Amino acid sequence: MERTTLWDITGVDPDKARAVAAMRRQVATDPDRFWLDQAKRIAWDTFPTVACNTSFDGDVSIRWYEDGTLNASVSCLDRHLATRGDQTALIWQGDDAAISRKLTFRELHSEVCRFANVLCGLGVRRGDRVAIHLPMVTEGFVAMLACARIGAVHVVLFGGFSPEGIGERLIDSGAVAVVTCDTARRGAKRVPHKETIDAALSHAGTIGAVRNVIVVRVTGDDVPMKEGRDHDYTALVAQASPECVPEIMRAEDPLFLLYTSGSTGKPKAIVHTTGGYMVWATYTVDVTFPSEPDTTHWCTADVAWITGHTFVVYGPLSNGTTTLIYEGLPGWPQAGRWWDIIDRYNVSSFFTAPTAIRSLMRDGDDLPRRYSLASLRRLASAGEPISADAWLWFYEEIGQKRCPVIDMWWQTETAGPMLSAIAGAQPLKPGWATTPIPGLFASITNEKGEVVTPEGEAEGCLCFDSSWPGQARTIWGDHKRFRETYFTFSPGRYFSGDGARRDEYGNLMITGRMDDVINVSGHRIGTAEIEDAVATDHSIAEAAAVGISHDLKGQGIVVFVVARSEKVAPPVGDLARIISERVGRYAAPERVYLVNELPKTRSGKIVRRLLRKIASGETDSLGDLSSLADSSVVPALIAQVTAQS
Ligand code: 6R9
Repeated sequence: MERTTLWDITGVDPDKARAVAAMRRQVATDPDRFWLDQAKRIAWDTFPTVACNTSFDGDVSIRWYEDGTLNASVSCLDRHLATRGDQTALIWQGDDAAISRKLTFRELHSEVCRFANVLCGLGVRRGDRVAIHLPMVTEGFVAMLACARIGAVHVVLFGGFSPEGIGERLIDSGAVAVVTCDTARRGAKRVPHKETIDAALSHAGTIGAVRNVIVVRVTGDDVPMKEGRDHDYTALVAQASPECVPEIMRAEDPLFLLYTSGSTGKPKAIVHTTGGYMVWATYTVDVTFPSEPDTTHWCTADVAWITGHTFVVYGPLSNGTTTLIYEGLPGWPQAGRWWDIIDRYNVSSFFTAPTAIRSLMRDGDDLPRRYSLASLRRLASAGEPISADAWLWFYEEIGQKRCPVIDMWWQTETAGPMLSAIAGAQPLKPGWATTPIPGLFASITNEKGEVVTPEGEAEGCLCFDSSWPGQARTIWGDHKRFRETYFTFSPGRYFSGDGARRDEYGNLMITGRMDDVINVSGHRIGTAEIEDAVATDHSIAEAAAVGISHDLKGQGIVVFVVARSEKVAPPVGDLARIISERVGRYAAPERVYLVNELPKTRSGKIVRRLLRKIASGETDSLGDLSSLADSSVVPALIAQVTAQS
């Protein structure tokens, strides 16, 4: 407790506090005016006359700026050419410290136009989906903006997905083209991107709608190219014109789909649209993580996550800020690599995830002390709860007690930070995501979705009372699931799926997911995705996956499986492999336990709470077992787990 009383260390500037209070008052009294003012932050072809037209009731319909027209790439590129065309837009640091690349806004504009023309030449049209499956290289960045330029909808796929996972997403999204690479570097290893795409396309039987695969040469490794389908990125781009007239889109035309995990096995593609998303990305980056003209902004998130979309690509570029991407791992080839990059490029805004902070803390305090880190001015963290200890380490050792640490809470569905302190306008509180940003109104409800305590201390489920421009519009092809997942729990509100606590001042702390989603190193994984993967082994009768606390990853996965017959039970190592193969290596479980039976309620529901306790070794606090159909299952389970640990 002693240490957390340091929470107002970074000071509050009364002028800034007053300005933020005025913003909050304006949203409360005239939300349309407030959000139309925010819309002025981006470039429009036709400026909208209406802000929000949304209903969380009935079928749920979310529309923002609907009579506006624009092209997202114009806000990120064209409008900066006159004022900062020669300023660096993108810094790329290769895995090899000696290799890096800088692109000015003008150069990035040309590259984007060239690739946009390539896509057009391959027959990609407005509204078509294009999958992007690349490591952190400039071409991924270019491909996203090139899609936006021609009105195609990008679907960035994480490099760690398995061929099955990719195949499923290619079919679900109906992607017509894939942009991938030969292989990617990951420390001493190579990740076989092209091979994964080939396997995904053959796994899908027919290749769905995919007609073209564009291959970026990242490592130069030899990979098979299929005549007529596969193309070399460099060869195509070399012949393309550096001018491309942007396609003018309606505000509500989709800009991108991004897959995330929910409580059922089927991954869901969250749909974000053009106008609202662009306003939101530009506004949230500026209000939470503002930049001065010389700011170099580095958010370490992979572009395959929402944080990468908003805080690496669209938000910084739209604000005219230099953004940095790094191809490699934080500790490769030696620890301290990140600190070296901060010094080398004078990074001023640095944003990362708690899982990275925890692992960097393990390297010891001496390591960052060998670097200057004097360029840093602000720090941020998102993706998982950050403990007060990790927050303080980040503040003291990296920010050298000079930079505020902003803990931002957000989701793929929210597209940008929803809870975040505004540094300088309010005190920071280690371990707390603090308050909704100006424009938003949060509620804590009970388990039935009712607001019992509108103000003051409370604990329960985190909901939002009104819409925001960057709110997800639907789940691709499944609006019913969208409505049921987010809008039925507390009618008239958006339900986040997270639990939260509120203190007497209105600060919020996230207590974790309330649904069957596990957060491993900031990656959302549905328990059902893991269970479905295990179920493909026919010797398995049933499986239950749970998340347990893990020092480095935040949460780790433990799977309990019941074999159809003892005689044909597969070795547990095989099951771990199946999960890695079918879901992705990031979902590899910590442990797999083969047990005779799972604890169930009388209505047949698996009681995960008990499995979590047993997997964590907390067997002396199992709580009430009276809801179980057969409580004798529990001692048998404990004995089997102990024997296999
Ligand atoms: C941005 C991102 C969303 C889930 C979310 C919550 C967890 C994110 C957090 C946090 C505590 C924070 N989460 N930020 N928990 N404090 N600052 O991570 O999006 O991949 O969709 O995950 O991550 O549980 O519901 P996404």
